[in-house]
Amino acid sequence: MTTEAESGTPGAPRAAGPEGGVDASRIAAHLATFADLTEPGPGCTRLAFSPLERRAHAVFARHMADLGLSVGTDHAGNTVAELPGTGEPRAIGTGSHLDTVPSGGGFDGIVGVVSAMEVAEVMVRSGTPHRRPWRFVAFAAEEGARFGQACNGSRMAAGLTSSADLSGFTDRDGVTMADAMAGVGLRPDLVDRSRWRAEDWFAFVELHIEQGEVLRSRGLDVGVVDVISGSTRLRVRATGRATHSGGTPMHLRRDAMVVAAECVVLGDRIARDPARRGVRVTVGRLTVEPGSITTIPGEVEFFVDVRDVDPVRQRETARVLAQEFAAVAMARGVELVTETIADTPPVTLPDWVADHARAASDGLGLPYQVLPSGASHDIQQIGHIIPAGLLFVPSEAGLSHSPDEFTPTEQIVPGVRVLLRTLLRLDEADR
Ligand code: HGY
Ligand code: MN
Ligand code: MN
Repeated sequence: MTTEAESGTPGAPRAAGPEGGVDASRIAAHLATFADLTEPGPGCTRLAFSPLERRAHAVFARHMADLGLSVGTDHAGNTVAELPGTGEPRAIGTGSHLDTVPSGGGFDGIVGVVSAMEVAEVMVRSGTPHRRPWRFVAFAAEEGARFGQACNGSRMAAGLTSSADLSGFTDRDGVTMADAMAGVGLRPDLVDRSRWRAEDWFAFVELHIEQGEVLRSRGLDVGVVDVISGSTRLRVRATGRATHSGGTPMHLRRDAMVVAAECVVLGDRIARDPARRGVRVTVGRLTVEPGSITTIPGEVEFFVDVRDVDPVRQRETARVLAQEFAAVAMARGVELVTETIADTPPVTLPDWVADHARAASDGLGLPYQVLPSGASHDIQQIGHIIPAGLLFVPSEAGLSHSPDEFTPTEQIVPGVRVLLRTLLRLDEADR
């Protein structure tokens, strides 16, 4: 668990090395390029397994190919570029995702891919020797906003989601994940062939925006994550009776909307219970049928996101919510069905990888904070097969999944330098 705020030794000797080549203007240019690849509307909308996500992967692939790296996209849609080493077989890697939530920001995931692009460029330009193959990855479909499950490309790489699962996920238009993948030229039927082999890898480190305000509030540019929250996602359907809002007296109603509203408030109240400190419950999407001003809602569907760093409390809270929702519905003569559509446990990251990140920060004289991640990440899935690390850079006002998501480039550069130094340490290390 997160120790007390721990920071490196400010003022430690600033070691010379290729990290000095990290270039803020290149980082800013890449971020601007990706920001242009969006649906119309506020913020950035580039959904999982959409043509726009594939165009963003093509930009990433082209940049890496222009640097002279070998580049390929697997059947799951993950794009991997490789800089060959001098002979040590097991690779190290870095990367993140390029898809966004609807009306999201231009930094969530994208900063991690841009950092990978910049690290690759610095390594190529500097000609820094390295033993291991270095792999730079844009994972597909990390956001759970479209299909409910998050981290889809990295789950397929880790063998946690297989081809047979892909027709079981649908978006709000009823499009299955398998059909969406086929629609952008991927092969959902072959994703099981795209599984990564643990023996091919030594370690993988992701850089991501914090999506919270711990670093910002402490004026720090670097975070080293020790625990990543898990998430349990519920789809809840309340079925009452749609009928006239004027002709139906209150005591004869079976109002699905009132049940849903009570459930939303109940979920918030349960999460605020001091005995459950640490769990977060959110209802971010709700649809009402028939959606007419003068008709009592007959059908309401809503989605619940339960997050926690404690797996027992996370699952127990989801179970209690389902139980309490059923009681609310029964009291109003409304049917209610709760379905678990996704469930990812929290992950504690291996200390030895974090130690390299902390030593890298120290070596560069950059203070850091050890902290948990409230959000989930691709590294959480990849960490099932490869020793993993996660670095944070600050989020302005802690905002994310919003058009107001922002991190100034000058606060991204230090994290990229620590990422590069961490990878150089892992290249040399045997543990
Ligand atoms: O939702 C999350 O935690 C992440 O941003 N996909
Ligand atoms: Mn993300
Ligand atoms: Mn996200």
